[in-house]
Amino acid sequence: TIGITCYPDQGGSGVVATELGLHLARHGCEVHFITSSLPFRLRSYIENIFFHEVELPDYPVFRSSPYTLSLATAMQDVAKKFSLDILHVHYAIPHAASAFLAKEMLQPTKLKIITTLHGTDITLVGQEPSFFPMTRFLIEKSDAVTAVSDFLKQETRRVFGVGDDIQVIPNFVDSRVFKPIPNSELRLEFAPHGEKLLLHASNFRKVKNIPAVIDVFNLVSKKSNARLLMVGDGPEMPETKKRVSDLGLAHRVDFLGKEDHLERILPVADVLLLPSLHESFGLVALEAMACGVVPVVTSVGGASEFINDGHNGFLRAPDDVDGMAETIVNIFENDDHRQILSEYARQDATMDFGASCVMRQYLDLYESLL
Ligand code: GMT
Repeated sequence: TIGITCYPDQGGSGVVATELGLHLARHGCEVHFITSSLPFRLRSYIENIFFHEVELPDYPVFRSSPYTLSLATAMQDVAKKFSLDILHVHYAIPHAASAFLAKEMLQPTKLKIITTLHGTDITLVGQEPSFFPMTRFLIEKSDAVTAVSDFLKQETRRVFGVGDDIQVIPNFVDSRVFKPIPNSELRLEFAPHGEKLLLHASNFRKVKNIPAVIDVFNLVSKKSNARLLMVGDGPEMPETKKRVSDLGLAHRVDFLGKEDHLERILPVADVLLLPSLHESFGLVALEAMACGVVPVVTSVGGASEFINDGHNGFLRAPDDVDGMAETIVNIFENDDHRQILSEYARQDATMDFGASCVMRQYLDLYESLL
């Protein structure tokens, strides 16, 4: 019996946690999601899956409701009622703190806490002076810690000086869901005149380096008959729309907003562009590869652990706008080469990073802890 906590809204860590829960449930485990709202990929009834919403009481004394404490209470409640063996929290802050509190409240208990580090919980937020010692403490106090890439493990060791025994379990993709869609009708809607399609999908935060997406597309559009699809939403959106319009690109860019079913949109594209300032993994790039879309991704972070530059995609420095544009134009201009890259991309994404292969690693970890 496993409890899972994650951020339920769109974002790679929530996707990984939810897909993990779904796979475990299919495997016969009883899975309890303890989250502030229903995770977005969990919208229908599924056998063996239970959802416990964290109540967030509003009281005038609080500036904002203390989520960490309400979550800890919900965790200990669910752990007691359903005899959880494992509580697996995704994104260290504040989930690992709530889990620690819950476990303390339950003592003596057999409950094991696993913390999965995803990215900015280590590379940005966790390093804030007000969180730093707490993050280090929680890494040490978890019964097991996993990181989604070796890059993230090494960052954790470098910055916090702890985490030698962190286990790297990479992100994964379900190849039955994320797959190429030959002769897609949707593609014709976005590219009625045979245009090439460049796609960016993210939560539009600063770290995603959105200005580079627009600047790269600006250069690409001078050489290729191409359109840009922007999927997702977030704080950088107003600035992004302004840049698109200032550069006179509005007629070649589609803003599609948040998309719960990325597997419907990704396969229409020729190339995915993810030029983030850093990216501990870059799940959307793996999902794109499984759909046969060629990824052009930041070289800063963990993407080199699944993208082999020039073989199944491309890695470029986040400030190398010219390099990214040149790479994309080359792919657009040589369809035979794009096809070869696309086939390698699908093959490499779905073998070592296929859901069942990675799921085995989580199951082994659970078994070793129990
Ligand atoms: O850490 C974040 O910025 C949020 C998080 C998310 O929920 O999308 O993204 C991180 O976790 C993903 C899933 O493991 C990774 O694919 C992303 O690369 C990582 N984001 C960053 O490192 C910026």
